[in-house]
Amino acid sequence: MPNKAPGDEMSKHRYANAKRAADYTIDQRWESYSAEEHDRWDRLFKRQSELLPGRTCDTFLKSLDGLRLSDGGIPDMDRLSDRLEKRTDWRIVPVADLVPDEVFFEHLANKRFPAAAFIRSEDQLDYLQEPDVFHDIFGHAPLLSDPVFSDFMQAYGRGGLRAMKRGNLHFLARLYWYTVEFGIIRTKEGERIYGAGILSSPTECQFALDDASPHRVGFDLERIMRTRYIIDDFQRTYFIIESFEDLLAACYQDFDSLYDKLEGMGDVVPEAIIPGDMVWSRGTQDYFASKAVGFV
Ligand code: HBI
Ligand code: FE
Repeated sequence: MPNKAPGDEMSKHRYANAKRAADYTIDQRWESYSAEEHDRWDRLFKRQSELLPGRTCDTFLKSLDGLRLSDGGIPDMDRLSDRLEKRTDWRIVPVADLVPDEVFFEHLANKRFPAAAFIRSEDQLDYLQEPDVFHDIFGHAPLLSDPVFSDFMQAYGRGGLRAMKRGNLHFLARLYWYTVEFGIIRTKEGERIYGAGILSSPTECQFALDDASPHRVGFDLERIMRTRYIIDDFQRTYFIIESFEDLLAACYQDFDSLYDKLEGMGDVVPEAIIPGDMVWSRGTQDYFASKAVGFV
């Protein structure tokens, strides 16, 4: 395979046999990344950061700068964490892959964000479904240095542990999906992206704000928790928050009674507009017309 860079075979599975601690963390072995892998980070970083002005919020842009994620190659998570810790007490801890839900929440509740240590291969530059180091660090680390978002993420971790015990995780997971991963925020200058899943994708960065297909609907916790989502395509509906303070404030309520209520309400499909929605723009859904439905 002439186009395969040396080391590519390794990139996804380089940590497959890594020694894993009880909390699923591994040794990032920063010195073991190849020059080609560091260069791949630099190219992903450059391409993505050039798209961001006018598309993401100032908080994200400032934090991205402040954390110096473009220092040269894939960040060393220990050194990055030292910078982040000074701001909001969070650390980024290396993991090999997706970790079990309970482990994930336990980390968040203790202000540790688990980040995949491998970088996507050259033929997955535009899209891969699972999180890699670029998605996890470029997408998630910046907002962790914002005090309000930091509190939200910690509250989410605590809430996750409780929701699991009740068997209601699917409701709470939708909140994460439609905010932390695919959220849009309204600012004085207009709608801006803050969701990591959008911010780490070159195509969705444009689609989420500019395309006529998706609906854009005001954030409503109950509505979001009823809404199913699609994991392998652009979102049919984006939810817009007014501020991170609002997002955090929505978490200060009794989730147990909310879950009880939701149990009796039925799910909403990803492309629906329902009574009570604060519709900022009703999408044409044209982009999705030819697609098979495969939501979870
Ligand atoms: N593990 N490493 C990692 N990253 C995630 O984003 C993640 C995970 N495990 C579980 C999980 N996310 C989700 O199930 C929760 O958001 C609901
Ligand atoms: Fe993510």
